[in-house]
Amino acid sequence: MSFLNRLKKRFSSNKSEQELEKSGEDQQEKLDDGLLSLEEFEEWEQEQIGYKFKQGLEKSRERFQTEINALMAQYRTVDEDFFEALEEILIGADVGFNTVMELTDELRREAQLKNITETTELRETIIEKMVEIYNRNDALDDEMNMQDDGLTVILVVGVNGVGKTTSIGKLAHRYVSEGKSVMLAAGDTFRAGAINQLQIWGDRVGAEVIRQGEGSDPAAVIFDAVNAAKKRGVDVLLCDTAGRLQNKGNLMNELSKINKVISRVIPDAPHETLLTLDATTGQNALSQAKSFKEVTNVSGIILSKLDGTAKGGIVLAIKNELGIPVKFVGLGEKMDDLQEFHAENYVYGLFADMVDAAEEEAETD
Ligand SMILES: Nc1nc2c(ncn2[C@@H]2O[C@H](COP(=O)(O)OP(=O)(O)O)[C@@H](O)[C@H]2O)c(=O)[nH]1
Ligand SMILES: [Mg+2]
Repeated sequence: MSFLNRLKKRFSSNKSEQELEKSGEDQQEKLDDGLLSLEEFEEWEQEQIGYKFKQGLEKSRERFQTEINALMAQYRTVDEDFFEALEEILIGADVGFNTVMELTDELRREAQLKNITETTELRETIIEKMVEIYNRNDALDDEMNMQDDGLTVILVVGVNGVGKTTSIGKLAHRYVSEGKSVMLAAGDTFRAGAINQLQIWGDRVGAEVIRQGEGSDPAAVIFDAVNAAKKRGVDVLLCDTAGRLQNKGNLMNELSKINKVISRVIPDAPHETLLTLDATTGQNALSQAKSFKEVTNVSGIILSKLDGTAKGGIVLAIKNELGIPVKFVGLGEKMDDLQEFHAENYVYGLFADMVDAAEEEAETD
């Protein structure tokens, strides 16, 4: 089966939007009531994920497809001009210089090896290579390090406005839906608004919020929270922070103090330190990541607001140029718009129209 057909089989759907917009809990209930078989439930789940990525990446997909179509129309035969124009498109989509070079070098080789002369024949290979490059050097730590037994502490860092608090709310919702007990720590004590915002999320998803007043010591709040979570047998503690990058020395001290107090209660915690980056800020997000890497251990990225950019290629740049896996992507403002990141879901979202059309071709011939 071709690569596109495999994606199609997994993610494309004949279900209505209404059906795919149903919440996981509704479907879970149907499953529990025997109105849905496990197979049907899993199929719905996969297709819903595809739908979410398709919706979330609409802007990027439109831009990318328009440009790739124009490219193929302009350059019909595979030559150096074609590759250079392709490189320009990819760089324009924030894929990142080194990643683009790696990608196009491999395409050049592939074209030579397989004697591909028509540019349209390379279309599918471009997509396939994107997945391949993303998944290369894939360490096991793409998965969240969740403890099966006992408390998992997740620290969320990043500069102001990138989407930390919102992502924490969405993550809390995800874990609560999985049947876990969740607690939130209001470690962004810089502004009163930040504490209240987290409280609103806590109330919405049914998670207790450990908080102190504005201006209190974030490490003290988080220390209280880890103790409370441990005492109450909570499964997941999500810690909000204020990531003021203006003064790297201060930030480093603040984060190392937070790490210290957490590990005083649970020696191998935090189990995850997730850096939140705003996809709409492009190369700026990359430089933030570099700065944070210098001040603390980052185990994964939450890439928020992917729905707000037409330059969705930033995902590839982050993984390839920083060597940090993207663990979640924000695809919208709704509670279940934070999705686990996998390269296949992503390229489906980026090329959904092409993928959806692929099987039709296969069926008709
Ligand atoms: N469209 C969209 N907006 C988002 C996403 N994540 C966060 N936001 C918005 O970004 C803004 C800042 O988010 P917030 O969580 O307060 O950022 P923080 O300062 O890092 O805690 C809010 O208006 C959020 O609704 C996302 O994935 N998609
Ligand atoms: Mg916040």
